[in-house]
Amino acid sequence: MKVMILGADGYLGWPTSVDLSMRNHELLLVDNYTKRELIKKYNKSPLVEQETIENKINLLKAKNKYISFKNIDCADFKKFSKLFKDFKPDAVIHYAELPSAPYSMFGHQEGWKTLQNNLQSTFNLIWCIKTFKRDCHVIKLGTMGEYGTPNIDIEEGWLNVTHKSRKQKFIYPRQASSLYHTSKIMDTDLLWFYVRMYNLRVTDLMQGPVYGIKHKNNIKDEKLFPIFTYDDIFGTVLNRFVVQAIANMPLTVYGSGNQIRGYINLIDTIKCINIALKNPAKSGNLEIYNQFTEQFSINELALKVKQALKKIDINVKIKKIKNPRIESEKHYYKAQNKKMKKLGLKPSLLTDDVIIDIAMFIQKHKNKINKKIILPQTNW
Ligand code: USQ
Repeated sequence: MKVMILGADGYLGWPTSVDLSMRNHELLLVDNYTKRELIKKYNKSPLVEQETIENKINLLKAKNKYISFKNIDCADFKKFSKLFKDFKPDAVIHYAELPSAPYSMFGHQEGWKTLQNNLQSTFNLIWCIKTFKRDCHVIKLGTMGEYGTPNIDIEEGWLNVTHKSRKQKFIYPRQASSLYHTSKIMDTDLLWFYVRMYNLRVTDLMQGPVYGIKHKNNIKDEKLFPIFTYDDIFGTVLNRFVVQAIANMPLTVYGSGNQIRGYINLIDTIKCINIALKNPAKSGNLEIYNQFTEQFSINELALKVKQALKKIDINVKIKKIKNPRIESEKHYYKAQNKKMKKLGLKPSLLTDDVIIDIAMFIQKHKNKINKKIILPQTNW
């Protein structure tokens, strides 16, 4: 297939590029390094400095010569539309969004940049498909955070409502608790509108927080690993916890720690992308999957890290700190996640070995951990 990967430099974009290049797809990777620039601008840094895609791409080209990279901004319609029109993809995997809740809540500029970048890149993509290649399948990264924490079960994307004895299927209600997550709700609405109006084919992957560094167990070359952040803005909770443990800092449980989320191993994210590619949404359909494999509270997650690392003689401390976010800390949470499994996903669960494996990678780069960028600094 001819596949465009938007946001190919990111935590998910790079492993997706590596994996799909091994499967002999013809790939066009796109990124303008915005996230790297923001990481620098806000005085953060990834655990290991990354080479540019221009430098890493030869590794992939050695096995698959049909792969190229373009450094352009997907929010720039003129440049993006030319690229799309020339390449004519069968599928586009859309990761080209600013992915951070704390960044989006930092201030006016950051909030607007999140809205503007995320909506504009999505809108440009939709417009290109509508204009140049209607049968192109969009795989869009949504987030479980779009649903929030409602007091009823979270279904997979849709809800059947009976009202005054009449029935209608609606998009499941969404109520996020950050502007970033809200920008993803707006994306979904845009996509659903164009699917209804113009019979586009869209798969929306509602993903929970991802953890891990490898997209396959047997990958050893660190150039094939993605950017790994652990700071308060760009790091996600489990990766942060393991870095904190290795740095001999207490794990930062926000508030009561009873917040429950659905988590997924990076290995499974990549499996899900392949499943979505092989099972494209039909024309006029918005196919929605809840992409997580296990639910945990933050307290359970912290305890799992503590118990796993005890096996390699690391004594982990856990500390509850004031929650910098406005989010429900005690809530019902039961989310459905059957669709991916039905299509063949065999989950790689969060075992002690998985946590130890992440810890070993971090341990190797322990001297690069910057303890000053770990504690939360954005409050809302
Ligand atoms: N949390 C802590 N301690 C920390 C960091 C986070 O207790 O040191 C808590 C947060 O309060 C929150 C939960 O862990 O309740 C998850 O936070 P997170 O920073 O790992 O994830 P979040 O901000 O929700 O966003 C991340 C990704 C985002 C993705 C989302 C999936 O950055 O791109 O969309 O996970 S989900 O959370 O399901 O919406």
